[in-house]
Amino acid sequence: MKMTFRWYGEAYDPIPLEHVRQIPGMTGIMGVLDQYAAGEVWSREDIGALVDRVHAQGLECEVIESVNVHEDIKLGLPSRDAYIANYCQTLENLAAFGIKVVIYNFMPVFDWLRTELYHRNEDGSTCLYYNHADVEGMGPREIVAMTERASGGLTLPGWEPERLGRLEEVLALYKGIDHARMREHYRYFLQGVIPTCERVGIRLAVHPDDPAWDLFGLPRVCKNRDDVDAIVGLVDSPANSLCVCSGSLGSNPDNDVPAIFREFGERGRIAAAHVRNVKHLGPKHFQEAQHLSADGSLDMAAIVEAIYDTCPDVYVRPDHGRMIWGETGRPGYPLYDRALGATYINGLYEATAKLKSRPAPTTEIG
Ligand SMILES: [Mn+2]
Repeated sequence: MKMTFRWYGEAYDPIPLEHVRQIPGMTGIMGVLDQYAAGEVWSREDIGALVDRVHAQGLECEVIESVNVHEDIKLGLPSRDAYIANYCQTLENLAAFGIKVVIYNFMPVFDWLRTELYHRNEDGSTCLYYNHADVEGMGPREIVAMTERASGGLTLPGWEPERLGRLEEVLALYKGIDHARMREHYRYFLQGVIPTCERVGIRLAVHPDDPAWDLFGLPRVCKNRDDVDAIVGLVDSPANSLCVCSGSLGSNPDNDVPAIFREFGERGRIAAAHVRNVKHLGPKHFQEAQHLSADGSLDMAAIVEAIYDTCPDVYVRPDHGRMIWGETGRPGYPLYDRALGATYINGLYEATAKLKSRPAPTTEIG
C-alpha cells in the first residue's frame, strides 16, 4: 500500500507541499492540474513542472486525479471523438513523466454533491454533509449556487464553471439518456482510450459516483457492485480499473464496501483507493466522519484487511476530512484531519500485516 495525499498544486491548494511531506508514512501525492478544463490537452511543460516540484520534496508523483471526461463524451455527441483524441494525448503526456494511474469519473453533469460544506459537529469541527430531502427541495441551480457560495471561491473538484454555466441546456441534453445508453457512451470512451493506456503503461481508475444514487433524474452508472462489475466488463483490460472510494460507495448502506474491495482486488482491477469513513443518519442522509471505524458506519479495519489480502500494491489516500483546530481551506481537503486519517490507515495496515505474518500457533502434545 502506498500512502498518498491529494494536492492541488501551488496556485490552487492552501496546503504547502512542505507540510504534506511531514505527514508520517506519506510517499507521494495524487496530483491534479486544476487550470485545465475538461477536454483540454495537458501540456508536457505543465506536467513536468508539477512532477519536478513534487520530486523536489522527496515525494512521488505517480497518480493523477481528475483528468475530467468532457460532457460531450458522456452525452455521446459527435464532438466526442475530438475530445477522446485529446484525452489520449493527455495520457501520453502524463506517461512521459512517469504517471502510472489516472483517476477520473463518469458522473453526468455533477461531480460529488453535498448539501452542506460546513456542517457543525458537537465538538466544534465542521464536515461535509448530505440530506436528500434538501436536494429535492432545492433543485440543481440552487444547489450549484449554494455550493459556489459556501466554497469561498475555491472551485470544487469536477465542478466545471463552463458546464455549470449552461446547466439547463446540459440537463436537457440528458433527457432520453437512460443507464443503458450512458453505459454505451462509456464503452465508446473506454474503447477509445484503453489502447493508449495499454501502450503507454497507464491504468485508468474510475471513481464511483458520490453520493451513490441517481440525482435530478440523471443516469449515474457507478453506484454499486453491479455497476462496477459492468464497467470492468466494458473493456476487459487491467488498464480499465477502479479507484474504489469507500466513502462514496459507503454513502449507500446497501453497499458492502469491504466485500467490493475484496472482490475487485482479487480480480486485479483496483489501481487506487480513497479510504474514509461516513456516518449514516437516515435514508439518503449522511455526514462525513472521522476516519476511525468507531466514529462512522464503515468497518475500516475490514477495508484495510481486504486491501492487504487482495491488492497490497495499491495507491491509497485518506479522503475528505473535517475542519479542526481552526484550519480553513478547501472543504473536505484540510491538512490536519487528513493527516490523522493517513496515520490511522497506516496503523491499521501495519497491524494487519504483523498479525497475518505471525506463525500459526502450534499445539504441543505431551
Ligand atoms: Mn473519493
